[in-house]
Amino acid sequence: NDGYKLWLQYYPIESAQNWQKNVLSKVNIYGEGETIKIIKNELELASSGFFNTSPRYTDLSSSLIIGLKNEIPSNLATRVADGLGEEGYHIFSSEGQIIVSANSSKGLLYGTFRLLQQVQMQEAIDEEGIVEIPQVKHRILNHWDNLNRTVERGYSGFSIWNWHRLPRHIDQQYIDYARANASIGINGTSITNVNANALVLTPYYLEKAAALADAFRPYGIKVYLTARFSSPMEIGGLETADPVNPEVQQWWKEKAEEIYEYIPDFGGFVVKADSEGQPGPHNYGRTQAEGANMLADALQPFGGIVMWRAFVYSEHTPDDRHKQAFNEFVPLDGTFRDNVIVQVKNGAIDFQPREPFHPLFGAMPKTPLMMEFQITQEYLGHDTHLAFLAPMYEEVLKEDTFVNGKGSEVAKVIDGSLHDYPITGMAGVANIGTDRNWTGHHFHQANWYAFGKLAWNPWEKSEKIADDWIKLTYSTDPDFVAPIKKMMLQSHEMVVNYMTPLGIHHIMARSHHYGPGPWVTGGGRADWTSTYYHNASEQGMGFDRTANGSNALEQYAQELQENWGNLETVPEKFLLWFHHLPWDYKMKSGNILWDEIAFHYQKGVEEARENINTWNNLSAYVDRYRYEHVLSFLKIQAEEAEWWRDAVLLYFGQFSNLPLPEGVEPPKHDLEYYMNIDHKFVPGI
Ligand code: BDP
Repeated sequence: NDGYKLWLQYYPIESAQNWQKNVLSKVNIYGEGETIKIIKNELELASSGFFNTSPRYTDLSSSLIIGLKNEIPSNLATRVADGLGEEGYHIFSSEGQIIVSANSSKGLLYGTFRLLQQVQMQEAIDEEGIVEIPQVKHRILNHWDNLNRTVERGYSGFSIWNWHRLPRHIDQQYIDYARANASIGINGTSITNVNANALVLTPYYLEKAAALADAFRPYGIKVYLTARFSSPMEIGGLETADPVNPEVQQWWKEKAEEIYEYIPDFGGFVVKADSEGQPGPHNYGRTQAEGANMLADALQPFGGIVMWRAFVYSEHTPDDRHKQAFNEFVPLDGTFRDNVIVQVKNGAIDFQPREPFHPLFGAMPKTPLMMEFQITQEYLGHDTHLAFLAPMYEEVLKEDTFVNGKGSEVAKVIDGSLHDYPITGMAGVANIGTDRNWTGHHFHQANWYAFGKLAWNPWEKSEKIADDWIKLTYSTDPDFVAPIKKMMLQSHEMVVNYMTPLGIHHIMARSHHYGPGPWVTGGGRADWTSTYYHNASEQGMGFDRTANGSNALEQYAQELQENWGNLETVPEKFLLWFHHLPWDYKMKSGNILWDEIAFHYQKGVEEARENINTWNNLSAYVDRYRYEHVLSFLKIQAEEAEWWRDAVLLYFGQFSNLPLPEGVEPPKHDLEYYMNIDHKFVPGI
C-alpha cells in the first residue's frame, strides 16, 4: 500500500454488521448527470473494497436511497432537515433503509462520501441521522505551484499539474485529487503560486486551466488563479498597472471576460501584492483597497471574488513586522467591494510552529476576512517531521478575540457570525505533490484532511478529526487507534518543544527554513533574520511587544492586552513572543527561564524518540510499505530533534552563560559544527 488512496482506502470490513452489508446492496439513485455518475462510481469502489461486491441499482425495495429532497418520495422528503442550503446534506435511516438527501447533486456527493466513511468506521446511522451544513462558504486549497512544476515550499515532489500535457491529457491523478477534496468538502482550488507568473492569464495557459476546471466541476470544485498585479504591463503591453488608470481597469475587465469564456464558473483571483517583492498598488501610491477593488470590479459581472492577501509588510517600515498588516488594513475597513475577501494568515509573522492569532481577526468588522492556514510544513520540519496540525489550527480558531466581549472566538470571525460577513472562507496552502502518497509523510495526509474538516466546520475537534482519519486510513482496531491518536495529537506540541518553545519564533535556517538557525543575522532584511526575533544577549531573550517595546499588543482587545501583557497571566506558550526576559526569570514551575527552555528541547527529543517505539509496537497493524516509510521518517525526526536541541541550546548558552540543567543531554558537537551544517535543500524556487 503506497498510500495513494489516502483516507479513501475502502479496505475490507471484517465482521461487518448487517446494516453495513446491506446498505450498498440495493441502491436507488434519483437523477442523472456527471455528479450522479461519480456517486455511483464511488459506491462501486467502496462496495468492492469493503465486501468485494458491487451494488445493484433498483427502484424496488432498496436499502439505500440517494436523491434530492424534491425527488425522493414525499414521506421521506418531509423528514429531510430544512436549511441544508446548496451544499448541506442529511443522512438518516427509516425502516431499514438509509436515505441520503440534499438540495443539489453536490450535497448528495458530500452525503455519499460521508455515508461511506460511516460504513468504513463502523458507525451506524440512526433515525435522526446526520445533518451537515458547511459553516464556511469558500473552502480552498492554495497551491504554490509554479508553471515549471516546481512548488514553492513544496516537499512532496513536483506540482501535480502537468502543464505540458494539458489540456488534452487529463491525468487520473486530477480526478483522484478532486475525489479526495470532495470527500472532505473542499470546494475550490487556486492552482498557481501566490508569487505569481502573469503567463497563467494568457490563452495558452487559460485553456489548460479550463481543462482542469472541467475535470473538477462535477466534484463541486471551482478553479481560482493567482493574479500578478503587473500583468497589464507584462502580458498586456501597457506602461502601467496603476489601479486608477482607466486603461488598466479596462484591461482587467477584458481579461476577466476572456477568462470566463474559458471557465464559465471561474472562482476568482488570489492576490499577493506589495509583499516580498511582488508588485502591487503601493508601486503607484495607491491603497490595498484600490488595488483589490479594481480586480473585484472586473470579476463582479461574472460572480467572481478576489481573495486579497493581508500578508503585506516591508523591510522599509521601521515598525515591528508583527504590526504592519494591521496598520495597513484596519484603516481600510469598509472600503473594499462586496466581492473582496481579505485573506489573513493565522498569525502576524509567518506560519511559525506556534503563533498567537493575527490581530486583524476581529479588527475589521466591515470587511470579510478569511483564514489562511499553511498545510505544507515550511517551518515545521518539511516532509519528514510528523506534525499533526489540527491542534494548531484548532488553537487559533478557538482563541477569543474579545472584540465583541467574551465569546468572540476567531472561529466566529471565520464562519462570519461575529460580524455578519456576507462572504466567508478558509484557505490552506497545500502540501500536495507528485509523491505517490501525495504529501511526503504518510501522516501529513491527515493535515490535508484536517484542513478540509475545519474549513467545513471551524468548530470541529482535533480529536475527532484524528480518530476518523486513522480509522479511514488504517484500521478501526482500538488497540491501534488509541496510541496513534495520542501520538498524532501530541506531535505538534512536540515539534514546538524541540524547535520554538515558550514563544520563541523565526529561528530557522535562512531561506529554506529547514533546521535550526538562531545565529542567522545580517543580510538585506532584518525581518528575515533570527536575531530580529529572539534578541538574545547576556540580559536575556525574547521580543518585547508590550508598551515598553513595539507595543504590538495594543492591536489586540483590551482583555488580551492585559492578559498577554502581564507576566502573571500571559500563557507561557507565548511568553517570549511578547516579553523579553532575563535568563534567570522565575517560571511557574520554579525553574529559571534558561532551564525551562532547555527542558522543553529535551522533552521534544524524548517525545520524538518515543514515537519510534509507539510505531514499532504497532507494526502488526500496518502494511509493510507504509510501516517502513513512516518508520524511516520518524527516525529522521528523532535525529533532527536532537540537532535542533543541541544547536539552539549551544547558541543561546553563549548568552545565558549557564550550564545545561540536569536531565538535558549534553550536545554531541560544538556550536561551530552546527553553524557549518550547510543543509542543501533544493527548494521549488
Ligand atoms: C512565506 C514563504 C514564502 C511565501 C510567503 C507568502 O516563505 O515562500 O511566498 O510566505 O505567503 O511563508 O506569500
